[in-house]
Amino acid sequence: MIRGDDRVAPRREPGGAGRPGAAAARRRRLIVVSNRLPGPPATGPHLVGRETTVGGLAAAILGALQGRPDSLWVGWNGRASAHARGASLAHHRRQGVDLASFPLSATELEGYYHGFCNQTLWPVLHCFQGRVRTRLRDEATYDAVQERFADVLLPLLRPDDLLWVHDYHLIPLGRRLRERGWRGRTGFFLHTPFPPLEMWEVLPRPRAMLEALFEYDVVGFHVPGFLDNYVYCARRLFGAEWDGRRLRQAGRSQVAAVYPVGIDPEAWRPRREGKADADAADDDGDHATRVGDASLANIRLLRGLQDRRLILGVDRLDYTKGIPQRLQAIERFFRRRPEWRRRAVYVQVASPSRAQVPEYAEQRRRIEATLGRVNGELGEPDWTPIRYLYRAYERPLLARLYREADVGLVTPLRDGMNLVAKEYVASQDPADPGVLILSHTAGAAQQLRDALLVNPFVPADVAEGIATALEMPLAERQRRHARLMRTVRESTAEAWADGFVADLEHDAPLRPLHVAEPGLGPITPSL
Ligand code: ADQ
Repeated sequence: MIRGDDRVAPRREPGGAGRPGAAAARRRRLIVVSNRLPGPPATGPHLVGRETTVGGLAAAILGALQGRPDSLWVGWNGRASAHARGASLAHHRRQGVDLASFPLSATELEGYYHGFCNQTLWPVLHCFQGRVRTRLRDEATYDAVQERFADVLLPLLRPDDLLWVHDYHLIPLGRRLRERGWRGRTGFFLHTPFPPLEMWEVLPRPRAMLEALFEYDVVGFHVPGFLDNYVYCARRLFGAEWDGRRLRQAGRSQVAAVYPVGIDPEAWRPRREGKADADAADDDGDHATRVGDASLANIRLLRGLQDRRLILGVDRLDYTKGIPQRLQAIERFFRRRPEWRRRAVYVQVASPSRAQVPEYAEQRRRIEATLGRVNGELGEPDWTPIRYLYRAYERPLLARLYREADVGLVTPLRDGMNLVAKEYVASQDPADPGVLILSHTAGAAQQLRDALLVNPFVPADVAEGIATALEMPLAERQRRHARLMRTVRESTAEAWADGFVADLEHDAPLRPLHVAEPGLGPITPSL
């Protein structure tokens, strides 16, 4: 069943009406490949509701593929299996999209996902040099898993398919496919930041990894700063030439461009005007909405018995999201502005993420210790300054939470885009909107210029932002919100996907007829 909030408008055809070859474009298939597929309906103690929106990647891509005939999304099924090698592909449909998935072995999972992806690539891409752990054995497993993805994909691909590879887990996949004869149009989108050269060179084989990225016909980034970093690396590491649109080197050329990811604003739009009647039942009356309504009383309880102002943070529990630093800012705010004690409360919703990786377990302990201390030192019998919910919520309830919040506090230390910021804006009542506080270090800050932009590393700056937001006059809140909303409406998930696919189909350079030279091949660690 398609839920009310999952319905989307009919999509524009890639390439748009009136383009030459638009009819032919309709017949091409789009094959998306990413590390993970969107999971099954949520169950378990940390998940509330039938289905969650966790992971900006899943939310944006499902939206992009819905309704596209013959679409196919291929990825790991999220499970470790003792018989991963011999396992056949499992096919199922979700929200109108065909999904094909396969398991990985426990060893592959450890070296590829927990190891090289999450402990090497992720901190490098987000410029957390001190958190980088590099084990060559993990890198070898990362390379071997690229071969597994190639094994799975090759039998599925037809020569005129458009292949769209997602994110840092699969950077070398395009090169592996080329080595095995695939010549179809292939694009890559990076959902994380692309770091400066000095940081990229922390990788064990920075040049080989960059050459693997250059193998794609189109490579996309969220914002211009990341594209600049990539182009600079390509010029410095292998002498590529750049004309503002294409990178060229040794007869090869690639479109490198910016495609800012967005959301489907309709899915987050408030159903009723005015905060006062937000607890009235929605009229579409489906199960998902009733789950939200039943819990709305709890949202009200979060404020406490009086009508306190609500400051909200919603994040995956990840060190890049800057939750401990944000809690310091909250503490500072309540210490320096005691008139707001009892009159405001901060709610942190953190969805469980990568809990097997030691850095993430440590991050959780640090957050819980900090908020315990702050609540112990500042709390009163009738007021708890910080409320903490360690779980994932389904979208209707999350939208209600956003809408109830007077302040959306989105302060990642570094982020590719950050969809929470856009979801918060889209969920507001335009007549009485809350205020978005946003890190200038998030990709989203390059688009959402009318947020209150703060430095997430400086608690005093964030605390100042909170006070400004809580005291902001209605007219200024409305003016800022209207401008933010215009950006959110112009830069949707649909526009992102259509823009990328159109470039892949119509603007990507045609590949030379020879098969690519083999790359350096995987490292075989001997020590
Ligand atoms: P993420 O790091 O996952 O995505 P983000 O863009 O903020 O970060 O997306 C998070 C998504 O998870 C949002 O859609 C949000 O609604 C959802 N979410 C978070 N906490 C939740 C909770 N407790 N319950 C339910 N849902 C929750 C990566 C990159 C980002 C980039 C996206 C898309 O790291 O920089 O914006 O991909 O490209």
